[in-house]
Amino acid sequence: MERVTVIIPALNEAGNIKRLVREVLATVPVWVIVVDNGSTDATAQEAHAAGAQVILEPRRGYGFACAAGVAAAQEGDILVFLDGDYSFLPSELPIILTPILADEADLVLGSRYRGHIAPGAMPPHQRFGNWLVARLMNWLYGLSLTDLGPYRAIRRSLLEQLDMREMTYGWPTEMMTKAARRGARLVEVPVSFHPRRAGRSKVSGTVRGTLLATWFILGVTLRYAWGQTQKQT
Ligand SMILES: Nc1nc2c(ncn2[C@@H]2O[C@H](COP(=O)(O)OP(=O)(O)OP(=O)(O)O)[C@@H](O)[C@H]2O)c(=O)[nH]1
Ligand SMILES: [Mg+2]
Repeated sequence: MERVTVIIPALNEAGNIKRLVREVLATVPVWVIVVDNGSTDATAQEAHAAGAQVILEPRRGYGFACAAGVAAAQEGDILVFLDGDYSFLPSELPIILTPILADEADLVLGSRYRGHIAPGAMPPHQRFGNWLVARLMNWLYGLSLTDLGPYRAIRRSLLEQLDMREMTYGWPTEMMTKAARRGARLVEVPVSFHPRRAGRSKVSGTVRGTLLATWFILGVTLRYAWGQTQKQT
């Protein structure tokens, strides 16, 4: 039986994390790690109270938080990444896990475009940007994806070969491009996407977050297409 660890990067998600962790634990038998990325609210306490292992990563950045979760997840053969703002549903974990448990995928990506985007969940610029980068990635890497799916599952053995370096916004795209370059099986499944339940928007809802994310995501998508991958992986 393969062991599954769910990694939740969280920055000031006290209003969401308890319910999220509880629902994950009630859905499937998994280990849950919440990486507190220097929150100033009660994220760590709430996550602990809900039954998660809590680790602290003081270096700010989505990629740093995810990498710290991976380092702590020694028991996991399969690692799931789930946002801490309750925009993805724990009840859809089985959808994310099925292809990888059936050995039909090495990296499963939850696509919001194949699934459902609730009103107000994704501003138009993010909707267009994600779609565009997915198309670019398809063209550069010979894939057929529709989204950049942060809700995802990957085999630890594959992730360990990827030599991840993007420690901020580029982490999800680096994982996809490097996995594709290695000939891994990338499979999309439909998931639903909802407005964050509580707390403040940090990326898509701010101009700074949107610009930085666009810069890093596009940069990574192009950079790993030309040459660098052979040296780095
Ligand atoms: N933005 C951001 N998110 C982080 C960081 N570290 C951990 N996270 C968590 O990563 C997940 C995704 O970030 P979000 O802020 O939801 O990013 P988003 O979904 O693009 O945008 P919004 O939901 O509109 O803020 C959330 O659970 C955050 O709490 C960080 O340094 N920056
Ligand atoms: Mg969010």
